[in-house]
Amino acid sequence: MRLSGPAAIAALARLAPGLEPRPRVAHRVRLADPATGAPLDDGLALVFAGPASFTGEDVVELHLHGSPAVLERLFTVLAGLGLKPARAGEFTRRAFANGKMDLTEAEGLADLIEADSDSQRLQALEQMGGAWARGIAGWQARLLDALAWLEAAIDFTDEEDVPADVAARAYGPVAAVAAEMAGLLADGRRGEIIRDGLRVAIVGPPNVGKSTLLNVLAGREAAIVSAIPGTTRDIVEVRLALDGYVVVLSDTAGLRPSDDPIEAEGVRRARARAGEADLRVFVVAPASPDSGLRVGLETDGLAQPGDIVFRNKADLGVNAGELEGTEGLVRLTGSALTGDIGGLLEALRARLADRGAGAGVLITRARHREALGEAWGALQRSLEATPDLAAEDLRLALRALARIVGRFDVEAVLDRIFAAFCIGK
Ligand SMILES: Nc1nc2c(ncn2[C@@H]2O[C@H](COP(=O)(O)OP(=O)(O)O)[C@@H](O)[C@H]2O)c(=O)[nH]1
Ligand SMILES: [Mg+2]
Repeated sequence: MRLSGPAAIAALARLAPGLEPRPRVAHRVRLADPATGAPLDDGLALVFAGPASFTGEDVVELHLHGSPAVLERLFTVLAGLGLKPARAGEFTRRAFANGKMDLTEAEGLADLIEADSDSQRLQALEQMGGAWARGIAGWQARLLDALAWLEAAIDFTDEEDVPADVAARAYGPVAAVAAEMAGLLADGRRGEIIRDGLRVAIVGPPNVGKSTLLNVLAGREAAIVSAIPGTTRDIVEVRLALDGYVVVLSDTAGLRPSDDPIEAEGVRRARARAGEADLRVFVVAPASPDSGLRVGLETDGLAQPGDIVFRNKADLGVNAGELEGTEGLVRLTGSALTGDIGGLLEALRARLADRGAGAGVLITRARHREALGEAWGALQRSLEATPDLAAEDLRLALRALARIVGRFDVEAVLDRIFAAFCIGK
C-alpha cells in the first residue's frame, strides 16, 4: 500500500508509534490501530521523503500481507486518520503535476504495465525513460532559438545590436527540425505496430476459407466456419504473439454485393478494416470467380504493395488461376483445411522483422502522430513565409509539441531567451 502527500509520514507514525524511519530504508513494522491498539498487520515500511519520491511528495510504502481483510482494515483506519483512497492513476498524475515525468513518460509507464510482448516491454521502457521527452525538448530548444531570431528580425531590425541576417539564421534550423520530424512520421508505423500490434485483415470473396484460415492462425475455433456463403458478417478479431510481437488478425465478411442490409454492412466494415490494416491477406479459392477478385483488388484500391494473396484450397488439386493486376503482391498457396498454410506465418514474421526493427524514438500513439504531423505542417509553411508569419507558424509548431509532452510555456522560455539578446530595453 502506498501513501502519498504531506500527511503520509505522520500517518505512519500513528500506525507504528516509536518507529523512526530513515528515508529509503526498509523497516520491520507491526502496524496497529491507533484508536484501539489492536494489531493490523506485520510487515515492512519504507519512507521516501519528497521530492525524491515517485510522486514528488512524501511517500510511505507499506509491504503487507495483501489479503482483502488486511486492506479493508487498513483503509478504514487510514480513513479515520483523514486519508482518502487514491483514484486510478492518481499517483502518476501527481508525479506529472510535480514535474517528475511528462506525459510521454507517463504513457510509457502505462504501456509497461500493460505490456504483454517483449518488444512492447522494451519500447515502453524506452519511452518511460524519457526518450520522447528528450527528443521533443531538443526540437523545442532549436525552434525557440529560431523563433527568437525571427522575433528579433520583426521587432528590432533598426537596432544596431541585432544582426541583419537574423531571419536567415532562423530558417536553416527550422528546415532541419522539419526534416527530422518527417523522418519520424515516415516510420511505417513501427512504434504503433509494437504497441498496438501488426494489424492484419483477412479479406476476399465469400466461402474461400477466410474464417478457416483465421482459426488455423489462432489455433482455436474463433470464427464460425460453414459452407454457406455469407456466414461471417461482423469482424472477428484475434490477438496472437509472434516472435515477441503482437499480431491482431481480423476475419471479415466476404466481399460481394448483397441486398441483405446486415451482410451489406458486414461488407462495408470489411472494406473499412482492410483499409486501416497494416497488411491485407487476400484469400482466393478455385471456386471463386476471378473477375470478382480483380474488382476487389483493383477498382476498390484495397491492395497495397507487399500485401499477401493466399490461394486457398490447394488440397482440391484445382489451380486457383492466375490473378491479373496484382503486381507487388506476395503469392502463397496452401490449404487452411489441412492446416498447411504455405509459408503464411513466415511471411508475417518477415513483415514484423521489417516493421518492428529499429531503435530510438518511435511514435507509439495516434496522439503523438497527430501532434507531430501538425508541428511538421506548421514548420513547412513557415519555411515559405515572411518572418512575421513564420513566427506564428513556429508558435503553432511549439504548441503542438507541447501537447505531446503535456507542458511547456512558450512565452516564459521566450522571455528567457530574449533576456540574452541584450537589446537594451
Ligand atoms: N477443401 C477445402 N475446403 C476448405 C478449405 N478452407 C476452407 N474450406 C471450406 O470452405 C467452406 C468455407 O469456409 P469458411 O472458412 O467459412 O470461408 P469464408 O466464408 O471465406 O470465411 C467451409 O466448408 C470450409 O470447410 C481448404 O483449404 N480446402
Ligand atoms: Mg467467414
